[in-house]
Amino acid sequence: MTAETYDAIVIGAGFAGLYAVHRLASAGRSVLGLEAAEEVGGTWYWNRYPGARCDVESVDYSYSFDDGLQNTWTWTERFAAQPEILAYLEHVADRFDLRRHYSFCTEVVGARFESSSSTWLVRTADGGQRRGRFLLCATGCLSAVNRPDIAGADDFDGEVYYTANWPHDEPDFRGKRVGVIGTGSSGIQVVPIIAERAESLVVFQRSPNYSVPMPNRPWTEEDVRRIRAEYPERRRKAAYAPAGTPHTSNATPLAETAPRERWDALTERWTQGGVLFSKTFPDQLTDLAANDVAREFAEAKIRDVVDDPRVAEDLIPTDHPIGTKRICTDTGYYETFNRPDTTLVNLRREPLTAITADAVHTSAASYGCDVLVFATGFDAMTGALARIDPVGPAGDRLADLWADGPLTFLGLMVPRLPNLFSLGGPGSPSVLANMVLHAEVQVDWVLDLIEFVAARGIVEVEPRRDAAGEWTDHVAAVADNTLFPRAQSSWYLGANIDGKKRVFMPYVGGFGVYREHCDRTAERGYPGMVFTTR
Ligand code: N01
Repeated sequence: MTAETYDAIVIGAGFAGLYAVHRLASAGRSVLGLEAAEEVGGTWYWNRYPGARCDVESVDYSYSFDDGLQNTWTWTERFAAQPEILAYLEHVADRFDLRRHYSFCTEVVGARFESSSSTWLVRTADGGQRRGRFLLCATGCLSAVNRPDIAGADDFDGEVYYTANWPHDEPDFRGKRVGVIGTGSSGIQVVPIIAERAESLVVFQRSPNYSVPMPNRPWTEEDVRRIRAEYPERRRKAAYAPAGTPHTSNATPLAETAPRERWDALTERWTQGGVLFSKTFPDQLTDLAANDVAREFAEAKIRDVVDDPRVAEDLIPTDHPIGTKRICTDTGYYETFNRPDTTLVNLRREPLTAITADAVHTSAASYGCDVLVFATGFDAMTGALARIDPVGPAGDRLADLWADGPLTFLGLMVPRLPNLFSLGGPGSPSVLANMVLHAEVQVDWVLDLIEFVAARGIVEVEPRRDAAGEWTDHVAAVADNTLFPRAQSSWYLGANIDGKKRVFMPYVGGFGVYREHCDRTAERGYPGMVFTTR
């Protein structure tokens, strides 16, 4: 079967995929988008559990590329909830007429590069094949659902839900005994809402996480006017900022700040909410003594809120400096454990042994459940691409190329896989930055490279092994200079997936610094690349 050859195939219709399709189509390139879901949205299509909300302010967690879009879309809340973010992405798809480029309900299951035509042949679950010169994998950092292999889980007779693949019809928890497994960002967001709706709730916690209250509120008309007026400045500040938002750390390290002022600064950030707390002081994620001060501040907050001291201690992490695992953002999480109908089970004290038809069993007790909610996360950063497992022209599989951990150039390209781009992939700031501006930066860079090679009759482009090695070493070295690798159970390291190589995956050097690396590479004519012409 001969498939039509597109200039580019884009996998995914989330923030990165939609923008990639828009840029390619606007540049006059033929582009095909492939999306497993029936609609646009990516992460925000699948993760529709109650309480799902973004911890980056709505006005920053939105595209910056089009003033018309920016100035006509009105966010209703400081931190947008999943339905509003999904509605925004649907609006973007409408406004730029992007759906016509997509084939929905089309899951990519494989891709192979053919040297004879210098194209990617992409296989889909429906048995189809599509061909494209460039393959842009906007497959998401947090999209490959982790379904832990727990003994007896298949025997459970009740309802089973995954936060990462939540049904469109909202489950009815009334009168039911619900068990939630997992206490990462998703578990922490869904728990307070299920507690309100269910007859009773048991939260099965293997690792506690730090969580900062989300000080959400509706934007007023005055806020909207102010934000519109300030938008250019806001975006200018975000463009090369450490996290791709206008916010930065305080200038003075904690070590040089007087004790009274430290507490004031931490209080101020705590009140601002969200992930900003980790960035109060510039040394908070590099100096353990500084981190300890912030950690003790957060732990005191947990002890203040939770009535039962034993439960409070169980909710306090003991295995990582604060901020070295993704800090969570919640609405009433700790307060939920003061409810008489909510129980915390510390799986470190009483390990989960099995699931049976109507209960979850630990080494100490059995907990009857009518419903189980798995908030057990993702095979993050590499999982979605690994499940496609692209194969290069010499037969190299991604699985083998990354057997010792992801090897990338700028977190975007992989040696021996020409013309393939991994958007938001390992080796880029991705999950540590504002993913929307991150997507714009990477897609713009890819588009520039595509134009560069097209203008020179180049048909294949891939990074040299040594150039990718240098970038990957840099990613590791930067992480090693921080406290991040101390969080040994983190998904940043792949530690949540059995058998996954433990390598610190995101680039912690900062969004702005990363962007400078990308800029410089383009300005210098892409040193480190191998170009092939016909
Ligand atoms: O996933 P997670 P998530 N038995 O991996 C537990 C983003 N996000 O979906 O830590 C028992 O963090 C696991 O325990 P442990 C954000 O970047 C953002 O919550 O492996 N428990 C952990 O507690 C976030 O970091 C937002 O010991 C098991 C939990 O399941 C990322 O997505 C909202 C288990 C998984 O936590 C992922 O968050 C939501 C087992 N066999 C998500 N297996 C916001 O913007 C796993 N667990 C606010």
